[in-house]
Amino acid sequence: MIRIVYLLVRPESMTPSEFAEECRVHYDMSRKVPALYKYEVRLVDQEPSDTHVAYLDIGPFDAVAECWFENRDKYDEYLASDIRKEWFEHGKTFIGQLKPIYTREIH
Ligand code: 3ML
Repeated sequence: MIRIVYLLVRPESMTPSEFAEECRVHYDMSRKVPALYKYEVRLVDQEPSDTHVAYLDIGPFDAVAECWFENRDKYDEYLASDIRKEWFEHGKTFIGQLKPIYTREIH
């Protein structure tokens, strides 16, 4: 499984509630994107700094998302799709900054 995590920052011009609404629209749109096995987007709720190890101070960011793909062929199919392109156009309207993180299994 290919899994890509994203940190999302809302544009300065957008309120948190407007951003939350666009995240919901973006999630609904994701269900029609071909070859996207799963998409999740979650709003940042709390960022406690009282961690049991040294605190990593990054951000600020407003949401965390993740895209799942079954394999490289599916990922390529997703990249080529017009519906995916429309989805990214919507992304441009409410994602001010995006940090993609390609993750891999531990084994
Ligand atoms: C890539 C993505 C990360 C995310 O949250 O949504 C998708 C598509 C987009 O950036 O518009």
